Amino acid sequence: MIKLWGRTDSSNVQKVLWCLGELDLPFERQDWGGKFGGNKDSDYLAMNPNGLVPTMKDGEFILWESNSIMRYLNAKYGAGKLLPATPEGMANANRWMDWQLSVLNPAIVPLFWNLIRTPEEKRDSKIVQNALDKTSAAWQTVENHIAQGAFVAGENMTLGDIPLGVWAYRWFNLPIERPPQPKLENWYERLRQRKPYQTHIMIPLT
Ligand SMILES: N[C@@H](CCC(=O)N[C@@H](CS)C(=O)NCC(=O)O)C(=O)O
Repeated sequence: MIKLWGRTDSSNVQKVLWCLGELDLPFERQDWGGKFGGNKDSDYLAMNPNGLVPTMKDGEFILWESNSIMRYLNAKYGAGKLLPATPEGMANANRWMDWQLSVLNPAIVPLFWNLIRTPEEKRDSKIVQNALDKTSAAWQTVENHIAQGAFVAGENMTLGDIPLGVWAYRWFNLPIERPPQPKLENWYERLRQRKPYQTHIMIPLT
């Protein structure tokens, strides 16, 4: 049985939960990190020296880094169904996973933290505006790209959609004014039709 450590409101845990759902894999999960703590315990640090969530254990194999966990699950149990088979298709999907870490995350995380995890009187409007501008620009890259297919790497949903889709839910539910990005909205609507997205991602923002 696959074991997962991580709280359900963590974006990185959500990626893995959504992936497990798409692959229809059974798993056991323990609330970990955030208000549940445990992530700085020595036993946990021996599994994941970063002291972060998620961590996955499959038999004796322990893995951290949400994107790597998804790639592992897809390769081992999904017969690669969540990545295109061609090197080009696979690279296209992988590119968006990397882009989420390097471009989207640094832009949107300060926005999310200020608006959702910071009491109103302590919010920094300059940080919010700056993050909003950067995040709108980042989503515009997806808006411009997505016209080429229904999902980010073509006609089928892939791992490339998962890291972006986790944050799209946050983006479309933050109390902000968003620029019109109709192709992005259509893609988001397609994700909203998927059962694992409804179960693991479409939950209250905390
Ligand atoms: N690059 C790592 C980042 C993991 C990460 O930053 N996890 C956050 C939650 S999203 C965390 O563990 N924060 C501390 C906590 O929850 O106590 C991954 O993708 O798995």
